[in-house]
Amino acid sequence: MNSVDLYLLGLHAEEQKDYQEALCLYEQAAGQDFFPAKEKVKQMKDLIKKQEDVQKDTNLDAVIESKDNIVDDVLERMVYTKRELCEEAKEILIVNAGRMNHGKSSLLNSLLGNEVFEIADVRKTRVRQKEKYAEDVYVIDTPGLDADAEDDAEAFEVYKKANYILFVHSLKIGELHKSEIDIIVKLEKLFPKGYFWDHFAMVLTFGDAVSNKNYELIKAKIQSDLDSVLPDNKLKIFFTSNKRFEKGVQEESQKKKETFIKKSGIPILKEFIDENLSLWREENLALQKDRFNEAKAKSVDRLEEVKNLSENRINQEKTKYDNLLKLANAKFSIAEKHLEDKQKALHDFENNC
Ligand SMILES: Nc1nc2c(ncn2[C@@H]2O[C@H](COP(=O)(O)OP(=O)(O)OP(=O)(O)O)[C@@H](O)[C@H]2O)c(=O)[nH]1
Ligand SMILES: [Mg+2]
Repeated sequence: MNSVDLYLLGLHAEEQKDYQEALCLYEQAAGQDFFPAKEKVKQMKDLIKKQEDVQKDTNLDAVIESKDNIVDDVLERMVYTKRELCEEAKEILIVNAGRMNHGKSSLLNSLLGNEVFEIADVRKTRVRQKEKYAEDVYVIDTPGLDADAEDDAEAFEVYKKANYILFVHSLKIGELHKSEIDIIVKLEKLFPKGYFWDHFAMVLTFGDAVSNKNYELIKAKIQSDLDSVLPDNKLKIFFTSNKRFEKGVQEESQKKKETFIKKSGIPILKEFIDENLSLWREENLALQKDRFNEAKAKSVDRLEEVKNLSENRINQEKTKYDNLLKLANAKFSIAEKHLEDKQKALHDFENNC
């Protein structure tokens, strides 16, 4: 094939926007010393390089890849949540909550009738601990709130999974601290609607440290403080004394033992828990389903958000790409016009000679 034919084929390939093919044909024509083809080779190389730059710049692959990663991540988390909730549906979790040193660990020990959890006058419980209460029922001891943000976050993760929360407050302190009210407001929001008040009780410890009269006053104040922020609450309040319970356990005289234990308030709380266990078991599967649906709704929102974000990003990239391509085409047209003028000049020169 002669150089002119190759050149013409190159022009055709270029018209079809097959720039690689055009370059190849122009190179062959230029190899036969056909002058216009040499210029075309240069143009094609520039154009191909520009296209590659455009491709690099638009970075669409990265946008798509990051979207894929987020989607995979959200889906993976959903599978994990489902597995976790299925496991939790098999167990009843009773969790204590409250500020430090209010007798949270002591209360669980009293309920278990055994000193399982460590107690002390200084901040003691730092990580949550789980202990068996009955066949499929566990009590979980959590660190005191308000001392360490990390501990608080961990405690809240446990509350989210609880079937029942025992909010422990010491009568020795008197009325509720502002932060305790804030915590209860936060807790109420943590649970599916209509669930919270049947699964939350306030347990007042240090019953041995106050008179009956003061107990009644503190109890009324707690109720009214809570009514002012959560008017529709159905707060249950239990009176306890871990000290009396402990004394009762250690007491040798059967009569005194019974009196101390009865006056500790622990049997009433224990009776309440035991009576409700079958109900909590029954509703547990439905509760975990509710929790899963809530998690699912959040994931769907997240996926929608990711979809919108990446669509915007892709549109932005597309506009950028279109503009660059327009620019490259415009430059190329100018170069082509320039070449045509040169070809015409060459033709005129040959004809005039
Ligand atoms: N007099 C009296 N003392 C109690 C009672 N309950 C707990 N205590 C004492 O209060 C102190 C703190 O008790 P813990 O059970 O460790 O309190 P906690 O809330 O678990 O503390 P942290 O885990 O550090 O947040 C200990 O010295 C207990 O013996 C009670 O009902 N009456
Ligand atoms: Mg403790």
